[in-house]
Amino acid sequence: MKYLKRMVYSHLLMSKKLVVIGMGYVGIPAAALFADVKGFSVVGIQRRSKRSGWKIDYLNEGKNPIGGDEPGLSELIEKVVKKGTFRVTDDFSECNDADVILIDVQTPTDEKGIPHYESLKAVSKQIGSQMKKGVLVVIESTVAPGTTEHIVKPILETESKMTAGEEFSLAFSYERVMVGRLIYNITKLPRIAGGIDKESTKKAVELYKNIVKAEIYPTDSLTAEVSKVVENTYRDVNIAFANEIALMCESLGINVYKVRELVNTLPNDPSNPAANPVRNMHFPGAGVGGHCLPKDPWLLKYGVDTYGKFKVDSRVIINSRELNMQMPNHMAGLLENGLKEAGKELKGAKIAVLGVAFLENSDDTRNTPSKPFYEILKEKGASPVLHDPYVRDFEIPFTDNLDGAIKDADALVLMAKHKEYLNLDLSKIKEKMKTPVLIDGRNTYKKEKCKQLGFVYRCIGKSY
Ligand code: SAJ
Repeated sequence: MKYLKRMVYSHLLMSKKLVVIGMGYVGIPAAALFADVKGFSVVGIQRRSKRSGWKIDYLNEGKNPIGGDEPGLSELIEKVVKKGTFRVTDDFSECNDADVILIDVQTPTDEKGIPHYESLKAVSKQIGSQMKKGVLVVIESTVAPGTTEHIVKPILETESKMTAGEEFSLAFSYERVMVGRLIYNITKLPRIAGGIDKESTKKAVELYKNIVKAEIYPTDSLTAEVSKVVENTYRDVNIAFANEIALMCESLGINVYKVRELVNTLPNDPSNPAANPVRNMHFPGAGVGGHCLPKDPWLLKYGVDTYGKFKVDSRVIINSRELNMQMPNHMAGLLENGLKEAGKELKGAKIAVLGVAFLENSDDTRNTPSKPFYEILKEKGASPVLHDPYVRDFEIPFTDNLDGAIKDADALVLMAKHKEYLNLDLSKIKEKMKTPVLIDGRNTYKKEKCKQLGFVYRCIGKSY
Protein backbone atom coordinates (compact mmCIF):
# COMPACT_ATOMS: atom_id res chain seq x y z
CA MET A 1 0.00 0.00 0.00
CA LYS A 2 2.81 2.44 1.06
CA TYR A 3 4.78 1.61 -2.14
CA LEU A 4 1.61 2.16 -4.22
CA LYS A 5 1.06 5.56 -2.53
CA ARG A 6 4.70 6.51 -3.26
CA MET A 7 4.23 5.44 -6.93
CA VAL A 8 1.07 7.56 -7.25
CA TYR A 9 2.87 10.45 -5.61
CA SER A 10 5.92 10.21 -7.90
CA HIS A 11 3.55 10.20 -10.91
CA LEU A 12 2.01 13.38 -9.52
CA LEU A 13 5.54 14.82 -9.22
CA MET A 14 5.84 14.73 -13.03
CA SER A 15 3.41 17.66 -13.56
CA LYS A 16 3.44 19.75 -10.53
CA LYS A 17 1.89 22.98 -9.33
CA LEU A 18 4.18 24.88 -6.97
CA VAL A 19 3.06 27.96 -5.06
CA VAL A 20 5.62 30.39 -3.58
CA ILE A 21 4.35 32.78 -0.90
CA GLY A 22 6.32 36.03 -0.58
CA MET A 23 7.86 37.68 -3.65
CA GLY A 24 11.09 38.90 -2.06
CA TYR A 25 14.85 38.24 -2.34
CA VAL A 26 14.26 34.52 -1.62
CA GLY A 27 10.78 33.83 -3.11
CA ILE A 28 11.34 35.42 -6.54
CA PRO A 29 14.53 33.53 -7.55
CA ALA A 30 13.17 30.26 -6.11
CA ALA A 31 9.88 30.63 -8.05
CA ALA A 32 11.65 31.53 -11.30
CA LEU A 33 14.07 28.60 -11.00
CA PHE A 34 11.29 26.04 -10.41
CA ALA A 35 9.24 27.58 -13.23
CA ASP A 36 12.13 26.83 -15.57
CA VAL A 37 12.03 23.09 -14.72
CA LYS A 38 10.04 20.87 -17.11
CA GLY A 39 6.64 19.90 -15.72
CA PHE A 40 6.44 22.71 -13.15
CA SER A 41 3.85 25.46 -13.18
CA VAL A 42 4.56 28.09 -10.57
CA VAL A 43 2.28 30.67 -8.96
CA GLY A 44 3.77 33.41 -6.78
CA ILE A 45 1.57 34.91 -4.09
CA GLN A 46 2.26 38.46 -2.91
CA ARG A 47 0.11 40.66 -0.64
CA ARG A 48 -1.09 43.74 -2.55
CA SER A 49 0.56 45.89 0.16
CA LYS A 50 1.50 49.58 -0.31
CA ARG A 51 5.21 48.65 -0.07
CA SER A 52 5.31 45.54 -2.24
CA GLY A 53 1.97 45.20 -4.11
CA TRP A 54 3.50 46.75 -7.25
CA LYS A 55 5.66 43.63 -7.69
CA ILE A 56 2.61 41.57 -8.78
CA ASP A 57 1.96 43.42 -12.06
CA TYR A 58 5.69 44.10 -12.55
CA LEU A 59 6.54 40.38 -12.41
CA ASN A 60 3.55 39.45 -14.59
CA GLU A 61 5.03 41.78 -17.21
CA GLY A 62 8.15 39.59 -17.02
CA LYS A 63 10.17 42.29 -15.22
CA ASN A 64 12.56 41.82 -12.27
CA PRO A 65 11.65 43.99 -9.23
CA ILE A 66 14.97 43.29 -7.42
CA GLY A 67 17.46 46.16 -7.97
CA GLY A 68 21.27 46.05 -8.00
CA ASP A 69 23.29 43.50 -9.98
CA GLU A 70 21.59 40.06 -9.92
CA PRO A 71 23.28 37.92 -12.61
CA GLY A 72 20.77 35.84 -14.62
CA LEU A 73 17.64 36.76 -12.68
CA SER A 74 16.04 39.28 -15.07
CA GLU A 75 16.52 37.00 -18.08
CA LEU A 76 15.08 34.02 -16.18
CA ILE A 77 11.97 35.92 -15.03
CA GLU A 78 11.32 37.19 -18.57
CA LYS A 79 11.75 33.63 -19.95
CA VAL A 80 9.41 31.80 -17.54
CA VAL A 81 6.70 34.49 -17.67
CA LYS A 82 6.84 34.40 -21.48
CA LYS A 83 6.53 30.58 -21.58
CA GLY A 84 3.61 30.84 -19.11
CA THR A 85 5.04 28.71 -16.30
CA PHE A 86 5.26 31.59 -13.80
CA ARG A 87 2.58 34.10 -12.80
CA VAL A 88 1.90 36.11 -9.67
CA THR A 89 -1.31 36.92 -7.80
CA ASP A 90 -2.56 37.90 -4.34
CA ASP A 91 -5.21 35.14 -4.41
CA PHE A 92 -4.52 32.40 -1.81
CA SER A 93 -7.11 30.08 -3.39
CA GLU A 94 -4.26 29.12 -5.73
CA CYS A 95 -3.12 26.91 -2.83
CA ASN A 96 -6.07 24.53 -3.04
CA ASP A 97 -4.66 22.46 -5.91
CA ALA A 98 -0.98 23.04 -5.19
CA ASP A 99 1.31 20.01 -4.88
CA VAL A 100 4.02 22.04 -3.14
CA ILE A 101 3.85 25.32 -1.20
CA LEU A 102 6.98 27.29 -0.27
CA ILE A 103 6.78 29.88 2.51
CA ASP A 104 9.17 32.85 1.93
CA VAL A 105 7.71 35.62 4.07
CA GLN A 106 9.62 38.04 6.32
CA THR A 107 10.26 36.86 9.91
CA PRO A 108 11.54 40.01 11.64
CA THR A 109 12.53 40.39 15.27
CA ASP A 110 11.80 43.47 17.41
CA GLU A 111 14.38 45.56 19.29
CA LYS A 112 14.28 43.03 22.15
CA GLY A 113 15.11 40.20 19.74
CA ILE A 114 11.61 38.70 19.93
CA PRO A 115 10.41 37.26 16.59
CA HIS A 116 7.24 38.69 15.07
CA TYR A 117 5.47 35.97 13.13
CA GLU A 118 2.41 37.93 12.05
CA SER A 119 3.07 37.18 8.37
CA LEU A 120 4.13 33.58 8.99
CA LYS A 121 1.01 32.83 11.08
CA ALA A 122 -1.31 34.63 8.66
CA VAL A 123 -0.04 32.74 5.59
CA SER A 124 -0.03 29.43 7.52
CA LYS A 125 -3.72 30.01 8.30
CA GLN A 126 -4.46 30.81 4.65
CA ILE A 127 -2.51 27.77 3.42
CA GLY A 128 -4.10 25.46 5.98
CA SER A 129 -7.61 26.51 5.01
CA GLN A 130 -6.91 25.91 1.31
CA MET A 131 -4.35 23.10 0.96
CA LYS A 132 -5.17 19.66 -0.41
CA LYS A 133 -4.31 16.22 0.91
CA GLY A 134 -0.78 15.06 0.07
CA VAL A 135 0.65 18.57 -0.29
CA LEU A 136 4.25 19.30 0.72
CA VAL A 137 4.68 22.58 2.63
CA VAL A 138 8.26 23.90 2.98
CA ILE A 139 9.29 26.84 5.16
CA GLU A 140 12.26 28.61 3.56
CA SER A 141 12.13 31.75 5.73
CA THR A 142 14.58 31.77 8.65
CA VAL A 143 12.73 31.01 11.89
CA ALA A 144 13.58 30.42 15.54
CA PRO A 145 14.35 26.76 16.35
CA GLY A 146 11.09 24.95 17.14
CA THR A 147 8.86 27.15 14.95
CA THR A 148 8.04 24.50 12.33
CA GLU A 149 6.90 21.98 14.96
CA HIS A 150 5.32 24.31 17.52
CA ILE A 151 3.85 27.18 15.45
CA VAL A 152 3.36 26.33 11.76
CA LYS A 153 2.40 22.64 12.09
CA PRO A 154 -0.44 23.22 14.63
CA ILE A 155 -1.90 26.05 12.50
CA LEU A 156 -1.84 23.93 9.33
CA GLU A 157 -3.41 20.96 11.13
CA THR A 158 -6.13 23.06 12.78
CA GLU A 159 -7.07 24.91 9.59
CA SER A 160 -6.93 21.83 7.32
CA LYS A 161 -8.26 19.31 9.83
CA MET A 162 -5.50 17.03 8.47
CA THR A 163 -2.59 15.42 10.32
CA ALA A 164 0.97 16.39 9.44
CA GLY A 165 3.06 13.42 8.35
CA GLU A 166 -0.02 11.38 7.45
CA GLU A 167 -2.17 13.59 5.21
CA PHE A 168 0.37 16.27 4.33
CA SER A 169 4.12 16.78 4.56
CA LEU A 170 5.98 19.64 6.23
CA ALA A 171 9.64 20.56 6.11
CA PHE A 172 12.11 23.38 6.78
CA SER A 173 14.74 24.00 4.13
CA TYR A 174 16.61 27.23 4.40
CA GLU A 175 17.99 29.55 1.77
CA ARG A 176 21.59 30.71 1.66
CA VAL A 177 20.97 33.64 -0.66
CA MET A 178 23.06 36.77 -0.72
CA VAL A 179 22.13 39.88 -2.61
CA GLY A 180 24.23 40.07 -5.75
CA ARG A 181 24.26 36.29 -6.23
CA LEU A 182 20.74 35.00 -5.58
CA ILE A 183 20.60 32.49 -8.46
CA TYR A 184 24.13 31.23 -7.88
CA ASN A 185 23.64 30.66 -4.15
CA ILE A 186 20.37 28.75 -4.62
CA THR A 187 21.61 26.49 -7.44
CA LYS A 188 25.29 26.01 -6.60
CA LEU A 189 25.47 25.89 -2.78
CA PRO A 190 24.67 22.72 -0.79
CA ARG A 191 21.16 22.62 0.69
CA ILE A 192 19.80 21.35 3.99
CA ALA A 193 16.29 19.90 4.09
CA GLY A 194 14.69 18.89 7.40
CA GLY A 195 11.22 17.36 7.64
CA ILE A 196 8.90 16.86 10.61
CA ASP A 197 9.23 13.17 9.66
CA LYS A 198 11.34 11.00 7.37
CA GLU A 199 8.81 11.04 4.51
CA SER A 200 8.62 14.86 4.59
CA THR A 201 12.42 15.05 4.51
CA LYS A 202 12.54 12.66 1.55
CA LYS A 203 9.97 14.65 -0.41
CA ALA A 204 11.79 17.94 0.30
CA VAL A 205 15.10 16.47 -0.86
CA GLU A 206 13.39 15.19 -4.03
CA LEU A 207 11.93 18.64 -4.64
CA TYR A 208 15.21 20.56 -4.37
CA LYS A 209 17.01 18.13 -6.65
CA ASN A 210 15.15 19.94 -9.41
CA ILE A 211 16.99 23.24 -8.89
CA VAL A 212 20.01 22.57 -6.61
CA LYS A 213 23.10 21.36 -8.46
CA ALA A 214 24.97 20.56 -5.24
CA GLU A 215 24.73 18.17 -2.28
CA ILE A 216 21.37 18.14 -0.45
CA TYR A 217 21.69 17.12 3.19
CA PRO A 218 18.62 15.44 4.78
CA THR A 219 17.96 16.01 8.50
CA ASP A 220 15.06 16.80 10.83
CA SER A 221 13.29 20.17 10.96
CA LEU A 222 14.72 21.27 14.34
CA THR A 223 18.33 20.48 13.38
CA ALA A 224 17.82 22.33 10.10
CA GLU A 225 16.31 25.36 11.88
CA VAL A 226 19.25 25.50 14.30
CA SER A 227 21.79 25.06 11.47
CA LYS A 228 20.43 28.10 9.67
CA VAL A 229 20.59 30.52 12.57
CA VAL A 230 23.92 29.09 13.73
CA GLU A 231 25.36 29.58 10.23
CA ASN A 232 24.61 33.31 10.38
CA THR A 233 25.38 33.68 14.06
CA TYR A 234 28.78 32.12 13.38
CA ARG A 235 29.41 34.86 10.81
CA ASP A 236 28.12 37.60 13.12
CA VAL A 237 30.38 36.43 15.99
CA ASN A 238 33.37 36.25 13.64
CA ILE A 239 32.69 39.77 12.38
CA ALA A 240 32.43 40.99 16.00
CA PHE A 241 35.76 39.35 16.73
CA ALA A 242 37.30 41.18 13.76
CA ASN A 243 35.73 44.46 14.93
CA GLU A 244 37.14 44.02 18.44
CA ILE A 245 40.61 43.32 17.05
CA ALA A 246 40.23 46.41 14.86
CA LEU A 247 39.60 48.58 17.93
CA MET A 248 42.67 47.07 19.57
CA CYS A 249 44.79 47.81 16.48
CA GLU A 250 43.60 51.42 16.46
CA SER A 251 44.61 51.63 20.12
CA LEU A 252 48.02 50.10 19.41
CA GLY A 253 48.49 52.25 16.28
CA ILE A 254 48.83 49.40 13.76
CA ASN A 255 46.82 48.18 10.71
CA VAL A 256 44.24 45.45 11.41
CA TYR A 257 44.01 44.52 7.73
CA LYS A 258 47.73 43.62 7.78
CA VAL A 259 47.11 41.56 10.94
CA ARG A 260 44.17 39.82 9.26
CA GLU A 261 46.27 39.06 6.18
CA LEU A 262 49.06 37.57 8.31
CA VAL A 263 46.66 35.57 10.54
CA ASN A 264 44.93 34.12 7.47
CA THR A 265 48.23 32.90 6.05
CA LEU A 266 47.98 29.87 8.32
CA PRO A 267 47.70 27.20 5.65
CA ASN A 268 44.59 25.10 5.38
CA ASP A 269 45.62 21.50 4.80
CA PRO A 270 42.46 19.92 3.30
CA SER A 271 44.08 16.44 3.60
CA ASN A 272 44.51 16.99 7.32
CA PRO A 273 42.35 19.94 8.41
CA ALA A 274 42.60 19.04 12.10
CA ALA A 275 46.35 19.48 12.00
CA ASN A 276 46.09 23.11 11.11
CA PRO A 277 42.53 24.44 11.55
CA VAL A 278 42.09 27.18 8.97
CA ARG A 279 41.90 30.77 10.09
CA ASN A 280 39.36 32.93 8.28
CA MET A 281 39.41 36.21 10.17
CA HIS A 282 36.50 38.25 8.80
CA PHE A 283 36.54 41.94 7.84
CA PRO A 284 36.01 44.63 10.48
CA GLY A 285 33.77 47.45 9.29
CA ALA A 286 31.23 50.20 9.80
CA GLY A 287 28.52 47.81 10.91
CA VAL A 288 26.53 44.67 10.18
CA GLY A 289 23.22 45.02 8.36
CA GLY A 290 20.86 42.91 6.31
CA HIS A 291 17.80 40.82 7.05
CA CYS A 292 19.82 37.95 8.47
CA LEU A 293 22.86 38.58 10.67
CA PRO A 294 21.25 41.24 12.91
CA LYS A 295 18.26 38.96 13.53
CA ASP A 296 19.35 35.32 13.49
CA PRO A 297 21.35 35.36 16.78
CA TRP A 298 18.16 36.55 18.52
CA LEU A 299 16.10 33.83 16.78
CA LEU A 300 18.59 31.23 18.04
CA LYS A 301 18.41 32.58 21.59
CA TYR A 302 14.60 32.80 21.42
CA GLY A 303 14.29 29.18 20.27
CA VAL A 304 16.48 27.88 23.09
CA ASP A 305 14.80 30.10 25.70
CA THR A 306 11.32 29.02 24.50
CA TYR A 307 11.68 25.35 23.59
CA GLY A 308 14.96 24.36 25.29
CA LYS A 309 15.04 22.07 28.37
CA PHE A 310 17.16 24.62 30.28
CA LYS A 311 18.30 28.22 29.86
CA VAL A 312 21.72 28.91 28.28
CA ASP A 313 23.57 32.18 28.95
CA SER A 314 24.33 33.11 25.33
CA ARG A 315 26.89 35.78 26.32
CA VAL A 316 29.28 35.17 23.38
CA ILE A 317 26.49 35.52 20.83
CA ILE A 318 24.70 38.47 22.42
CA ASN A 319 27.85 40.44 23.29
CA SER A 320 29.03 39.97 19.72
CA ARG A 321 25.72 41.24 18.43
CA GLU A 322 25.97 44.30 20.66
CA LEU A 323 29.55 45.02 19.60
CA ASN A 324 28.54 44.92 15.93
CA MET A 325 25.63 47.25 16.69
CA GLN A 326 28.17 49.68 18.26
CA MET A 327 30.24 50.08 15.08
CA PRO A 328 28.21 53.04 13.71
CA ASN A 329 28.94 54.78 17.04
CA HIS A 330 32.62 54.08 16.58
CA MET A 331 32.41 55.55 13.06
CA ALA A 332 30.90 58.71 14.57
CA GLY A 333 33.80 58.80 17.04
CA LEU A 334 36.36 58.57 14.23
CA LEU A 335 34.52 61.34 12.40
CA GLU A 336 34.53 63.68 15.42
CA ASN A 337 38.23 62.90 15.93
CA GLY A 338 39.07 63.61 12.30
CA LEU A 339 37.08 66.85 12.21
CA LYS A 340 38.82 68.00 15.41
CA GLU A 341 42.22 67.51 13.71
CA ALA A 342 40.87 69.67 10.89
CA GLY A 343 39.75 72.28 13.42
CA LYS A 344 36.04 71.58 12.95
CA GLU A 345 33.15 70.62 15.20
CA LEU A 346 30.65 67.96 14.21
CA LYS A 347 27.85 70.34 15.23
CA GLY A 348 26.73 72.23 12.10
CA ALA A 349 29.07 70.26 9.82
CA LYS A 350 27.82 68.92 6.47
CA ILE A 351 28.67 65.22 6.22
CA ALA A 352 28.47 63.33 2.92
CA VAL A 353 27.62 59.70 3.78
CA LEU A 354 28.39 57.28 0.94
CA GLY A 355 26.27 54.12 0.96
CA VAL A 356 22.73 53.63 2.25
CA ALA A 357 22.49 49.89 1.39
CA PHE A 358 23.78 47.45 4.01
CA LEU A 359 25.94 45.67 1.43
CA GLU A 360 28.04 46.77 -1.54
CA ASN A 361 26.47 46.88 -5.04
CA SER A 362 22.94 46.17 -3.74
CA ASP A 363 19.78 48.20 -3.18
CA ASP A 364 19.00 46.34 0.06
CA THR A 365 18.62 48.72 3.04
CA ARG A 366 17.31 46.26 5.62
CA ASN A 367 18.89 47.00 9.05
CA THR A 368 21.52 49.10 7.30
CA PRO A 369 24.20 50.53 9.65
CA SER A 370 23.82 53.83 7.76
CA LYS A 371 20.52 54.50 9.55
CA PRO A 372 21.81 54.50 13.16
CA PHE A 373 24.92 56.38 11.89
CA TYR A 374 22.69 59.06 10.33
CA GLU A 375 20.64 59.35 13.53
CA ILE A 376 23.77 59.76 15.68
CA LEU A 377 24.98 62.60 13.43
CA LYS A 378 21.57 64.29 13.60
CA GLU A 379 21.56 63.98 17.38
CA LYS A 380 24.98 65.66 17.47
CA GLY A 381 23.70 68.59 15.39
CA ALA A 382 25.44 67.71 12.12
CA SER A 383 23.84 67.83 8.62
CA PRO A 384 24.37 64.39 7.10
CA VAL A 385 23.54 63.87 3.41
CA LEU A 386 23.05 60.24 2.42
CA HIS A 387 24.10 59.09 -1.07
CA ASP A 388 23.51 55.77 -2.83
CA PRO A 389 23.58 54.80 -6.54
CA TYR A 390 21.36 51.70 -6.14
CA VAL A 391 18.76 52.32 -3.43
CA ARG A 392 15.30 53.33 -4.75
CA ASP A 393 13.37 54.10 -1.60
CA PHE A 394 14.39 54.60 2.00
CA GLU A 395 12.75 56.00 5.11
CA ILE A 396 15.42 58.75 5.35
CA PRO A 397 15.94 61.31 2.53
CA PHE A 398 18.93 60.41 0.34
CA THR A 399 20.31 61.38 -3.07
CA ASP A 400 21.91 59.66 -6.06
CA ASN A 401 23.60 62.96 -6.98
CA LEU A 402 27.20 62.46 -5.73
CA ASP A 403 28.38 65.99 -6.62
CA GLY A 404 25.51 67.54 -4.70
CA ALA A 405 26.26 65.39 -1.65
CA ILE A 406 29.98 66.23 -1.67
CA LYS A 407 29.70 69.94 -2.48
CA ASP A 408 30.94 72.04 0.51
CA ALA A 409 30.99 68.96 2.72
CA ASP A 410 33.16 68.99 5.84
CA ALA A 411 33.68 65.27 5.69
CA LEU A 412 33.15 62.23 3.47
CA VAL A 413 32.17 59.01 5.24
CA LEU A 414 32.12 55.67 3.39
CA MET A 415 29.62 53.16 4.84
CA ALA A 416 29.09 50.73 1.92
CA LYS A 417 31.79 49.69 -0.55
CA HIS A 418 29.78 50.22 -3.76
CA LYS A 419 31.95 49.85 -6.87
CA GLU A 420 31.05 53.43 -7.87
CA TYR A 421 33.09 54.61 -4.86
CA LEU A 422 36.23 52.53 -5.49
CA ASN A 423 37.90 54.72 -8.08
CA LEU A 424 36.67 58.15 -7.08
CA ASP A 425 39.03 60.96 -8.09
CA LEU A 426 39.80 62.04 -4.52
CA SER A 427 41.77 65.13 -5.58
CA LYS A 428 38.74 66.47 -7.52
CA ILE A 429 36.50 65.57 -4.60
CA LYS A 430 38.75 67.46 -2.19
CA GLU A 431 38.37 70.60 -4.29
CA LYS A 432 34.57 70.40 -4.02
CA MET A 433 34.63 69.85 -0.26
CA LYS A 434 34.91 72.59 2.39
CA THR A 435 36.99 70.50 4.85
CA PRO A 436 39.02 67.53 3.52
CA VAL A 437 38.15 64.86 6.09
CA LEU A 438 37.66 61.25 4.93
CA ILE A 439 36.33 58.49 7.20
CA ASP A 440 36.65 55.02 5.66
CA GLY A 441 34.28 52.43 7.12
CA ARG A 442 35.24 49.61 4.70
CA ASN A 443 39.02 49.90 4.17
CA THR A 444 38.39 51.22 0.66
CA TYR A 445 41.08 53.89 0.31
CA LYS A 446 44.85 53.90 0.81
CA LYS A 447 45.82 55.89 3.92
CA GLU A 448 49.11 57.19 2.46
CA LYS A 449 47.47 58.39 -0.78
CA CYS A 450 44.70 60.18 1.12
CA LYS A 451 47.22 61.90 3.36
CA GLN A 452 49.34 62.93 0.37
CA LEU A 453 46.24 64.51 -1.14
CA GLY A 454 45.82 66.52 2.08
CA PHE A 455 42.92 64.61 3.60
CA VAL A 456 42.57 63.99 7.31
CA TYR A 457 42.03 60.23 7.04
CA ARG A 458 40.53 57.81 9.54
CA CYS A 459 39.66 54.15 8.98
CA ILE A 460 38.25 51.37 11.17
CA GLY A 461 41.21 49.37 12.45
CA LYS A 462 44.00 51.66 11.23
CA SER A 463 46.34 53.91 13.21
CA TYR A 464 45.99 57.69 13.05
N1 SAJ B 1 30.18 42.19 7.05
C1 SAJ B 1 31.30 42.67 7.77
N2 SAJ B 1 32.44 41.91 7.73
C2 SAJ B 1 32.52 40.74 7.03
C3 SAJ B 1 31.36 40.28 6.31
C4 SAJ B 1 30.21 41.04 6.33
O1 SAJ B 1 31.26 43.73 8.42
O2 SAJ B 1 33.59 40.13 7.04
C5 SAJ B 1 28.93 42.98 7.09
C6 SAJ B 1 28.45 43.43 5.71
O3 SAJ B 1 29.00 44.69 5.39
C7 SAJ B 1 26.94 43.53 5.91
C8 SAJ B 1 26.67 42.42 6.90
O4 SAJ B 1 27.90 42.11 7.54
O5 SAJ B 1 26.57 44.78 6.47
C9 SAJ B 1 26.08 41.15 6.28
O6 SAJ B 1 26.87 40.84 5.20
P1 SAJ B 1 26.81 39.37 4.53
O7 SAJ B 1 27.92 39.30 3.57
O8 SAJ B 1 26.75 38.33 5.57
O9 SAJ B 1 25.46 39.42 3.69
P2 SAJ B 1 24.01 38.77 3.93
O10 SAJ B 1 23.52 39.13 5.28
O11 SAJ B 1 23.19 39.12 2.74
O12 SAJ B 1 24.25 37.20 3.79
C10 SAJ B 1 24.30 36.37 4.88
C11 SAJ B 1 25.11 35.16 4.43
N3 SAJ B 1 25.35 34.29 5.54
C12 SAJ B 1 26.52 33.69 5.63
O13 SAJ B 1 27.43 33.85 4.85
C13 SAJ B 1 26.66 32.76 6.80
C14 SAJ B 1 24.36 34.39 3.37
O14 SAJ B 1 25.01 33.18 3.10
C15 SAJ B 1 22.96 34.06 3.90
O15 SAJ B 1 22.22 33.39 2.92
C16 SAJ B 1 22.25 35.35 4.24
O16 SAJ B 1 22.96 35.98 5.27
C17 SAJ B 1 20.83 34.98 4.69
O17 SAJ B 1 19.90 35.20 3.88
O18 SAJ B 1 20.69 34.40 5.75
